[in-house]
Amino acid sequence: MNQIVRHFFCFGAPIATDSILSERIPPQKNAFQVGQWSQSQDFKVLKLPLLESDKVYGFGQSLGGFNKRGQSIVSYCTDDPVHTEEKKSLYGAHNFFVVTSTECFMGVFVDASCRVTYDLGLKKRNQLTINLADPDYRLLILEAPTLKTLMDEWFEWIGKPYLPPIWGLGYIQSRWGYKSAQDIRDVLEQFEAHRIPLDGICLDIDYMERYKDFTVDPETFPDFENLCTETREKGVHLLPIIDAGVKIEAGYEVYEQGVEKGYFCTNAEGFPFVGAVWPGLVHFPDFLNEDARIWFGSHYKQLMDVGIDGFWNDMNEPAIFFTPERLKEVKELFQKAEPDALDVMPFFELLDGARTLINNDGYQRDFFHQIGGRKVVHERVHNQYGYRMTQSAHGAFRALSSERKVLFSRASLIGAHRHGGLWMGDNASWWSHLKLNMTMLVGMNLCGFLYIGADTGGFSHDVEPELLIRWHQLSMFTPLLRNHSALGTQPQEPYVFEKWALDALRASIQWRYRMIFWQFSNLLKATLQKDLLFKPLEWVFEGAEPTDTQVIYADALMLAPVLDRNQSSRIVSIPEKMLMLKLDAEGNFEGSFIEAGLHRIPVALHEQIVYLKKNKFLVLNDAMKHVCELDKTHLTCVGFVEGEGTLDLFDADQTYGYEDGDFESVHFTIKNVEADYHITQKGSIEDLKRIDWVFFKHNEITVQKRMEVDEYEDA
Ligand code: MIG
Repeated sequence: MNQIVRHFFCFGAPIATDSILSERIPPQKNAFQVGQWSQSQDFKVLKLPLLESDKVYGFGQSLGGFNKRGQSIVSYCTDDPVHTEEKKSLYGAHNFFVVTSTECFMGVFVDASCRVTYDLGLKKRNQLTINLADPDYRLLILEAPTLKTLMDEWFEWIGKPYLPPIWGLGYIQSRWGYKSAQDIRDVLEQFEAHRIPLDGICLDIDYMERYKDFTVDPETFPDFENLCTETREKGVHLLPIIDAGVKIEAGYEVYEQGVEKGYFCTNAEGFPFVGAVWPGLVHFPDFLNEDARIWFGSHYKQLMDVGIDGFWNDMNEPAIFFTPERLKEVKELFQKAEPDALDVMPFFELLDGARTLINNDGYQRDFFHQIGGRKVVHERVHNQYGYRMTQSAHGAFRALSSERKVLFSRASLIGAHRHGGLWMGDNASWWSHLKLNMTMLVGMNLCGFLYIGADTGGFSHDVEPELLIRWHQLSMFTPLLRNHSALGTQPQEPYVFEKWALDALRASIQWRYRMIFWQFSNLLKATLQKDLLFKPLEWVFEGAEPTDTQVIYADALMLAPVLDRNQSSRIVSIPEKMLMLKLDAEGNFEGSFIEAGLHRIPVALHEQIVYLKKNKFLVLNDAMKHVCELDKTHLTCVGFVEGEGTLDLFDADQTYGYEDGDFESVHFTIKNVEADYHITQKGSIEDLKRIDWVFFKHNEITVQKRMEVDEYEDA
């Protein structure tokens, strides 16, 4: 097979998701026939026999390793903060997966926003089953000879991922519990005092006046505009949170407008639906209604007007703590209970009643959307809600400003990848969640999400410094690098720890900043060239043994951080000869060659160890404290060349111009000719004037070559 084969189907009358941006072929209506696939008569169940050797990747934000075979996954945006192994749904609904077999790569996209259940060989080892709650949906099946051709085709359908401005790759400090402007100033001061690079501070729900979206508490944040200016002058951006629910309160503009214009979701009787979240009783903006979406988005302007250029959107599954109706039912249950003679079963009913107040599945049938003049029950389109909120914000950003904003969200569906990034939700300060962070990267990339990262250090529970340090050693490569923790947990900012830990954390963060030009370049390149940033080993090194504890970044670096407590070394599987780079706390690096095989590698807490692929480069810029100080005039490129190496660098400003080709790129070809290197260049980046090449050769001898960029021969 050496060509793309496309199959596109439409069953029933689906409600548009806009997940697919361009239909490359028209869908076949109410018919389905592809290879070994079979289906139930109503198309709600699809089956694919798996070969023993097939692997199944994808499903975005989901549990498990890279290969999901053997698992069951339920695609249904869920606010469940306890990500234990048995869970089937997290915040995102990412219905794309890739089956790799010996013959081809098969990409499958279930274009639906209802609940979809996947059995990936759990019940029967060699059978994949898809089960949809709603028979109206579309289905795309792509077959391709290579992963790259599959990605090329897949991204043509769904469109390019969102790209943040480069400062979005800087370090972002966050915590649920910063209660006042003074708290924010303290964080700023501490970062300065401890010389830790910083680009953003998140404002969690406490900055709002009683949790009302687009308000700022006048008592705790009295001089908000000054705070923003002051922070920005120091090179740091504030990122306020915006929640989905809008507080019901007379006189509150957003609430009053929403009611007046009919922009909230309604109940069966046609009145605005009422649920409770942080603000107390709220209405939910009908993000599926385009007018409502634009209206809600326009409110971001209030914060943008005082200089805010980054946001995070939360609670948009949507999370619902309770509804007054359900609370009434549960209250009656309790009232009826006889404390002196309560039987066991009624007791458990009570318990379940209370437990199922929060995020009760039944709520999804209690409210409705207006979609193109049609009333649609939420359950059918549940997975679109968070995505459409992200779209609402992004739409406003584009309408209001020519510069890109930082945006990351919690709930999502494929399609949201064009509008914002994602964080991985409420993880815990567990070693298992550091591992999960690594494996989720690939699945999420496959589903289009590139600007992603977990709550580094873990959200719930107290973090141990060692876990936080090891976590940074992974997160220093994720485009979104945010340290976030929950109210009530031990503080988790780098500076609260003892010196040994602080030094190690600072070292990781500084290395991130030394790589920031390259990391942004890699992100931009992946966006433009329809590629993933993170891949499992076996996709980059043919024949490599799969492992869930190592991952490839940008086709160049293998990341293998320590993932367990009390370890000063770890086993690393080296797929072919690589250059092991040791990045120390002083900013120096050392390299040594390492041959294919299993190796036990010492990894001290304060060192970053990464493994570079042959003929690829790690690119460094000078250290700095904030991305705005980035000096692009000279870079250091580190690598080893046997035969011919290549390096692509990309750059773009903060505008949306890159979408129309307004970006710069340079492609270097590096040939090793005897003791020397012959470098040619195609294209250029205006700011980039000089490159120091550091080539490692056998016996660890390095060859240094300093070149003004205009000395290169044109390729
Ligand atoms: O119900 O705003 O995932 O990052 O700190 C919890 C408070 C609400 C959940 C988010 C988390 C955030 C928290 N939010």
